[in-house]
Amino acid sequence: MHTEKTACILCSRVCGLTVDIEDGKFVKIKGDDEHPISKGYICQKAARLEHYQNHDDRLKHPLKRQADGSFTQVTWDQALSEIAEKLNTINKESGGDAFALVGGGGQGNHVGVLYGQQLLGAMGSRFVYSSLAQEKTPDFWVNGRLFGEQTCHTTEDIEHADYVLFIGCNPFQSHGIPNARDTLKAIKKDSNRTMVLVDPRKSETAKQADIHLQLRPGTDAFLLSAILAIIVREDLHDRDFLAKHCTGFEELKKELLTLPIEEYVHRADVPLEDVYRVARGFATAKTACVRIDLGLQQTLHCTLNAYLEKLLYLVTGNFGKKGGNNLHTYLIPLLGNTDERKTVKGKKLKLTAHHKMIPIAGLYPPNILPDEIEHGGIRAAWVDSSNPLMTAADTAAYERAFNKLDLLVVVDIALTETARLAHYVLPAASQFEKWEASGFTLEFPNNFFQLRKPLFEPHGESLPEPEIYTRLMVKMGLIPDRFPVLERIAKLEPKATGHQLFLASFAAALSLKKSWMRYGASILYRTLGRALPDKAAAAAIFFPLALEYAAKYREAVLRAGFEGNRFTLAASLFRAILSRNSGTIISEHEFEDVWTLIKNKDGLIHLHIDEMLADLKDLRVEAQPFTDHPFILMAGERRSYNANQIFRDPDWRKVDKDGAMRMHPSDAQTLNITHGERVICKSLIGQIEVTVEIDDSVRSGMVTLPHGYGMRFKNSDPIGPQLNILTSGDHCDPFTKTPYHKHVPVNIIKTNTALSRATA
Ligand SMILES: Nc1nc2c(c(=O)[nH]1)N[C@H]1C(S)=C(S)[C@@H](COP(=O)(O)OP(=O)(O)OC[C@H]3O[C@@H](n4cnc5c(=O)[nH]c(N)nc54)[C@H](O)[C@@H]3O)O[C@H]1N2
Ligand SMILES: Nc1nc2c(c(=O)[nH]1)N[C@H]1C(S)=C(S)[C@@H](COP(=O)(O)OP(=O)(O)OC[C@H]3O[C@@H](n4cnc5c(=O)[nH]c(N)nc54)[C@H](O)[C@@H]3O)O[C@H]1N2
Ligand code: SF4
Ligand SMILES: [Mo]
Repeated sequence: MHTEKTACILCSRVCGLTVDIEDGKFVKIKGDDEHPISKGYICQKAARLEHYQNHDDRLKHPLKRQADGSFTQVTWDQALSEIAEKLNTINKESGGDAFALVGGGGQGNHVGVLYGQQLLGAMGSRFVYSSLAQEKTPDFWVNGRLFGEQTCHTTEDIEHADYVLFIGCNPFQSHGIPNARDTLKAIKKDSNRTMVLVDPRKSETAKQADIHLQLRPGTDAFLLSAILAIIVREDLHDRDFLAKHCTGFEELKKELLTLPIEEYVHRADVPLEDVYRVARGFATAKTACVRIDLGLQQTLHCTLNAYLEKLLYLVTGNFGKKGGNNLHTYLIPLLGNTDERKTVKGKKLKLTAHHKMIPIAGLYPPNILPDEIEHGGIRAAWVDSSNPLMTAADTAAYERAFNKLDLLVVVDIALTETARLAHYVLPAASQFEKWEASGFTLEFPNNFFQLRKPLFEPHGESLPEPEIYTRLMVKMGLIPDRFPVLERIAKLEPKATGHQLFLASFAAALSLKKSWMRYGASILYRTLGRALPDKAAAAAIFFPLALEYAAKYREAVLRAGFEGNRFTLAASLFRAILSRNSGTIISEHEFEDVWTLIKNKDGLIHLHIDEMLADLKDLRVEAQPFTDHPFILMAGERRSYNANQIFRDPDWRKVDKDGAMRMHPSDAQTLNITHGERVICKSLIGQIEVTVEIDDSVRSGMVTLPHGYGMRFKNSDPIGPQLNILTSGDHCDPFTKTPYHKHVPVNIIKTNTALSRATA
């Protein structure tokens, strides 16, 4: 038995772990006290990671689909040669616009993304369909307008805030904030601090909160604009902050001053006095911050919602300070900046052929992909670290569209529902079998990074993504297999120089052969990578990333204890990343740094966004949404035992094996439904059978189903709700095309009545 350091890969917190390993298995998993951020904290899900690492549906060999639909095992060489040839043919015939990259990194695996992106360059495509574009793109778009670039991502300093406003998130279950349960408990215990939750469900987080606004689903825009209106009417906005750091407040104020507060609060169906209490409490607190998530991002008005929640902390001056919301830096550049008003690097934005959809932060929304395949000329799709057949809206539409592709390749560790449709399935080594890291390091003022080393041998013939993509680039004829000169220089150069000689030679090689620029990741992997200790070739890419980070945020990197000039500072940061298994603090910023992270040329925050003010005005005349479906389904709740599609073996769950549908007792009584009964949940586009759990935490008229179920295991039928059979690609924000997964109109039908109707 031996003990190692690694991290949990089940949510964006990537908590540090100390694990005991024996015979290729985890035998004990606990929190890592030495992790710079999580400091020993974990939740109940991490202890179950053996069910991710070892299970019967792990892929062991490359597979090729045969004419009869079955798979045969093929060699890597055959799979990659055939795929390379097909990609090159499609590219020659139809150009880059016929190719889409789907997914790209889950919660804990972003090293592969740095290599997978090379396929875009190889194909001349810009279409990345990412799950982030079914949740966070409204947020990114608003950030672009407020702060100047869509890469200006915000974080919240909950641990130090006196007043915390949680909107549409359930950190007790979903985490997303540092050491969630401890952080929530600390606020609850401190009588000087206040926690407010805005959520239609009396969630686990609601039980920790001082005030719970249990609003009607989908009415956040009304509620948040009413809170803002109260703040400006009562003159509680921060005049000094607004004058010093913002433009455009006057137009906004004019609009807010005329809002019908009582009418909006009535629409949200929460007590008026509570709304006044929250508006006043938030605006007058010494420090306050806002944390939001899917409850606000996957419901009606989600782009406007993103604007309004940001205005709450901006108008009250809770930005750029301890206990407020802040911008942060990142080592792995996860987001691009694709502002639709500008050209990027001289290139116009690429619109999709059918929906004419713009990218946001460089990403396109999964909601439109089936249409783009059927009507927009996409012929080949490459899926990595994602299972869109289960996780994107409209499972049936995805199945239809994917079946029409000339080429579908899936890179995954398991035989997923999406993989079952693929022409080729490529087995990836698991996240504990390769050098891996998460780019979700979103901390401020002190940011961290953890590079995880492999703990096990890869299952069967599975390979790390850097190797898969590098071999593919070679097979496509884009780069040679070896780079003898660069390899030799990388090996000879002493480490202390900061790899200057290597970098100069690398740059010279790229300038001689410009087409190699797009494949820098693979070239580094095959050159500098081979010179790194512990077969850490995949980590070579972190040297240029460290170089860029250290150059951009030199002072903050020095404050974190690193030393050196431009090259040696980066080299010392790089070496720390390679050697500190528990992760390392990479930068210590000062709150003042936030102003330097703003990308608007005037350094100010631009509060006036035409589109958002127009949406705000439109609220006044918006009719109540009409539906002949009596229930609103929250399709995709985070619970104790779900974790996206990362676990496939149902045995990992200690409770809630069926993924039950929560329903209020009064609704169950009206429909004469009992606890544990099987019923039909039917939307406009599909229906599934579910088990009812009677539960008074939901509002009457609302039902909830969990995310992360519906997978097959060992050729079983789907286990638990396949909830995206119910969700339609059109039911989405008209501007960003993010789905309204938290607001799906449904009927609930007793199975026996459904049956008798069917027979009648
Ligand atoms: N256990 C677990 N944790 C996870 C995950 C997981 O699968 N399982 N997934 C991870 C991922 S990828 C993500 S993105 C996060 C998501 O994390 P969260 O967004 O926190 O989780 P959800 O349960 O999807 O939704 C949060 C809350 O939104 C509320 N809600 C529904 N409709 C509305 C509405 O109209 N208005 C408001 N204000 N609230 C509403 C719901 O009642 C719910 O309590 O979780 C991460 N963490
Ligand atoms: N109705 C509804 N739909 C939703 C949501 C909802 O709330 N409601 N939530 C949405 C949200 S917020 C998200 S983030 C998405 C998540 O949905 P997806 O983007 O599909 O991501 P995951 O569910 O995390 O799936 C991860 C896949 O990666 C594979 N994998 C694990 N490790 C590795 C690895 O090392 N390499 C490779 N190549 N593959 C690996 C897993 O086996 C799994 O198949 O779902 C979205 N879908
Ligand atoms: S699921 Fe998230 S919060 Fe829980 S241990 Fe894993 S990374 Fe930490
Ligand atoms: Mo997510």
